Amino acid sequence: MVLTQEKAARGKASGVGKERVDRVEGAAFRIRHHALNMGEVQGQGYVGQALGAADMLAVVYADQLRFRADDPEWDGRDRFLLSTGHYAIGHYAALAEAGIIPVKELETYGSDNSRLPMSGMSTYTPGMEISGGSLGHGLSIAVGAALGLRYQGSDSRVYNFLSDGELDEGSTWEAAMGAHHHQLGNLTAMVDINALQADGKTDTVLRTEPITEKWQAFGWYAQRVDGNDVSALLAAFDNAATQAAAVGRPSVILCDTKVGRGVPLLEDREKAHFMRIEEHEWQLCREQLTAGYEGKAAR
Ligand SMILES: Cc1ncc(C[n+]2csc(CCOP(=O)(O)OP(=O)(O)O)c2C)c(N)n1
Ligand SMILES: [Mg+2]
Repeated sequence: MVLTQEKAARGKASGVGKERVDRVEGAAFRIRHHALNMGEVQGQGYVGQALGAADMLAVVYADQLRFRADDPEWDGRDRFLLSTGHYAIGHYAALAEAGIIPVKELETYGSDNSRLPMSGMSTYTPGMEISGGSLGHGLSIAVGAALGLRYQGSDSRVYNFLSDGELDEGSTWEAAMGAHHHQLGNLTAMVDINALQADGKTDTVLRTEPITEKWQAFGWYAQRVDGNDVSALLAAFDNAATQAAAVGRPSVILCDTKVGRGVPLLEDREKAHFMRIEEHEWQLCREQLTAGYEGKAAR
């Protein structure tokens, strides 16, 4: 299903019913499928992150975000800022699922003259609000955007997607302080805690725990959830939306995810930050993904 209509309902009070969960899980499945197809074009890439974060992206694009698919720069849109430029493959998949870019265009991922470079760039891609390849800057930009929108009297919200590696960056915490200082109740951050970074496991690179308490100490409304559980994510985003206000506490949703989620072949792969996947493995990945999705749907 391609969502072409304006998504206006945010933070629905309707509860987390089966129909809503099924719809978002369907979107997450297609996002994963798109990401595998794009990865195959290059033979390698940040596929594990896209699979891990697909449920978060599906909740955002299929349920929470207000946008017009045929007018990505519409003034009244919510802003989704991808801090982590290397997650662009997952973001492109979500933009295609949302109808903002054509599914067919995903085949051009990472190729010369493509609008879909391997690292997200705002000047190339509709719906890509910032160029986030230099990590640790997204939240600062989100703070400025949220403040600016409030000054303009806009009711649009700002969502910022960060990775756990970005919690190593001092600038992230400066921005967190700024958001609290300015009482940016129109700002929601989400952190993909996949326990991994370029140099290895997060807890061996730099211990960032206890993460929830840190955000709380910085004045944020913090929730920690299983980031691969769509029901839990929907409930957390609904809670955040209930808190949202022009002036109020910013929200953060801390999402524990698994790299490669949905494709057992990739879930336990070493060197998961930048995966090399052999030519014969791509089809197997798609089959495993489909089997897992259909098996879950049948239960
Ligand atoms: C400011 C900055 N420093 C270093 C890098 C190099 N870099 C690219 S991805 C990455 C890992 C960051 O952690 P995370 O996003 O959690 O990694 P992942 O979960 O994708 O493995 C690093 C250090 C960068 N892009 N920007
Ligand atoms: Mg990580």
